[in-house]
Amino acid sequence: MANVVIVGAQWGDEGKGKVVDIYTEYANDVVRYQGGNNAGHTLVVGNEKTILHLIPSGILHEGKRCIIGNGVVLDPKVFLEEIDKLKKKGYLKDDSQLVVDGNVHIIMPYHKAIDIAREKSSGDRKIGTTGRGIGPTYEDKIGRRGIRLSDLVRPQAFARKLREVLPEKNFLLEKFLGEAPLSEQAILDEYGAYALQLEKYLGCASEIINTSINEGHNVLFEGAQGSLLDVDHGTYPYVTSSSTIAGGACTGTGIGPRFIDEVIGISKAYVTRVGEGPFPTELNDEMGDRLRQAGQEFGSTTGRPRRTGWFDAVALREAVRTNGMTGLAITKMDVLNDLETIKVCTGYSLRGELLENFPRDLETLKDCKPVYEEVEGWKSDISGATSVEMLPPQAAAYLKKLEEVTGCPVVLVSVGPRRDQTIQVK
Ligand code: 2SA
Ligand code: GDP
Ligand code: MG
Repeated sequence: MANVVIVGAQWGDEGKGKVVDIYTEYANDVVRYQGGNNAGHTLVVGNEKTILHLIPSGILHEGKRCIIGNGVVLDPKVFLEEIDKLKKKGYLKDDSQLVVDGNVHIIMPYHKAIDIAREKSSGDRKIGTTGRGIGPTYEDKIGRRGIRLSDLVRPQAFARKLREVLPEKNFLLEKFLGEAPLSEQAILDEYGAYALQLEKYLGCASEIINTSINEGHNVLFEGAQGSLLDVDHGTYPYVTSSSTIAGGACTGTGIGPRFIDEVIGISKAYVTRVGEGPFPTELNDEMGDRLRQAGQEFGSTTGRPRRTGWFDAVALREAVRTNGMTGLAITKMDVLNDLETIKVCTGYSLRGELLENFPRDLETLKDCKPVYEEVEGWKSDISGATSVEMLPPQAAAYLKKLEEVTGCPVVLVSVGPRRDQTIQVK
């Protein structure tokens, strides 16, 4: 292994957490580079389930350094609670295992309030956000009004910055969104207390990661959400507010692109999406419910039911290109165990024309109808398979089909949520 970026190849929840946990074995450092606690990354080791929202999914491995890069937005309360939970389970014995870059932007109470209130007032134009304040925090970052961790730990700088931004936020909350204004003193007290606990994790991600790479170490970059939720390359405006694709690993940590050796895209053997927005292969029928139940498709952060549909090679090919993907990990193969036949979308039909590329604008996308190929199911339990040779021929053929229609080699197959339910192809 070298320096590898793990990205979601669909609309999130592909099983990135599980795959990062597995690849951590070969890495020295595991790094989050974008998003915040909108993410929910699930790790199952034996019978123990851990859901991580901010801390990189390498944290269950002792001695592996976990770094939160500058591209992340951090809710201090959630971060500190996550640390607490991990410590109670016996992980994170040494605090130096965890580093947070000083340039991460802090999610403030007004960000959460604005996120929730905007969604509430948007009616059927809502995005279906997680309500964690992610969008408003990135807005302030780009608008140069943000508060960074390096500000938070300096009481005077923090008080000054808060005093500068809060009147505008309260104006927005009260006058436009009909919500109660927030008290400056209450925020200073609450966040001042967090600052004292956060100081010991403060570091420079760029320096640490570049030094590690120069020493010949392997670094694993852990994407959150998915490629089709990328703010530039996703189904805008139904996206999250960060660069979820592999390129985000550079800007979100401060490393040069030449240091990235591999990009592994994670994809389910079918598709899910949570929140609003286009989803050409969505199944609003009994089969959709069946996939949701078999795959336990409910949000790892909010518990919302996820929308489900057939594998979409058109959308996947878009992700292969925008990420420069070198390999594909196919997860949740076991969810298809009972199906007689399985459909794979290989193209879109648009007013009689066959499209092979994912349309870039939503107006076109919403008129696209999936064109399917139907393949035979394996109708047996593959959740105990530990090699490709152990898979029934129909399951092996399904993987071959996915390679063929996406143009990307399959390097890992997941047949159950547990760490040991994994087939490493090469
Ligand atoms: P936000 O909150 O501003 O990032 O929401 C914008 C869109 O991004 C989607 N989004 C996600 N999609 C899939 N999984 C996510 N994480 C959680 C999970 C979701 C949950 O692991 O299950 O628990 O509901 C995630 N985070 C953001 C979101 O649905 C909006 O479409
Ligand atoms: P992430 O956000 O990409 O890390 O994915 P989530 O953790 O939000 O959602 C993936 C869900 O599928 C979690 O509940 C995992 O435990 C589970 N999971 C991962 N891989 C598999 C698999 O191969 N089979 C099954 N049945 N579940 C899996
Ligand atoms: Mg998730």
